[in-house]
Amino acid sequence: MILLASDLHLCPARPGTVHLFERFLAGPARQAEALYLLGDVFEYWPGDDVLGDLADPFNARLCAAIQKVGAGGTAIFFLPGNRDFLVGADFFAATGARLLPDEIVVDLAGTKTLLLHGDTLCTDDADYQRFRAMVRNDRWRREFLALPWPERRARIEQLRASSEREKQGKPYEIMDVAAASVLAAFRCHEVGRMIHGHTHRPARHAVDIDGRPFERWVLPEWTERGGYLACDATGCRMIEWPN
Ligand SMILES: [Mn+2]
Repeated sequence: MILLASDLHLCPARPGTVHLFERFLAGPARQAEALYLLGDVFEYWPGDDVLGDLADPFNARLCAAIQKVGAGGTAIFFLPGNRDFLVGADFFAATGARLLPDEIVVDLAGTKTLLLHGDTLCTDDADYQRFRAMVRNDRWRREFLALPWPERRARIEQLRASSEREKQGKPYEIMDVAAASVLAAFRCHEVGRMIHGHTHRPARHAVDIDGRPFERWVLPEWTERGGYLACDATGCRMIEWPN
């Protein structure tokens, strides 16, 4: 079985969700052939030095828990989201996870499947796409990571606060994926299935495009409960966690 999850938004302030994830790692994830984490696993990741002395043991503990699952034989893949895209070499060394690019087509138990976080499909949200282009730039990344830790933390807090403010004034539809972008992605990658998170609107959308059937799975956000997708040769199923 191949498992996929995203949008856990783990942080020390959400011990319940952290506990759910740890139970998931110790349970279903260990039985799986592969685990795909499709972004926003962490609420924020201001640089890999959160694994070092600057951090509380929170991040290191979670990375060790992920590493243990990989050491047990489950292949772990990590596709960064808009909250945790600053994961770097130390993170991958600590977890043993393999970095995936923003968009990747994989053979998921026999079906060509496009995996992505989902934010790149939200193209009606021009403000967000401008912001994304800014922070996903190599120079921005280098300069940001060179800042002292407290300043990085403060900037992330500012960015989160302004994004929360902006979201409140935005219509619900604008923050969802744009139909035209979904269509373009299906056509461009010539896949029958797409899996993403980000919007926190879990669903299976079945659509016909150019007379052919397609399915798009949206992964749930984890709060007091979680959920993941389990796929094998017979297809995918959404599973609530704990189940
Ligand atoms: Mn996201």
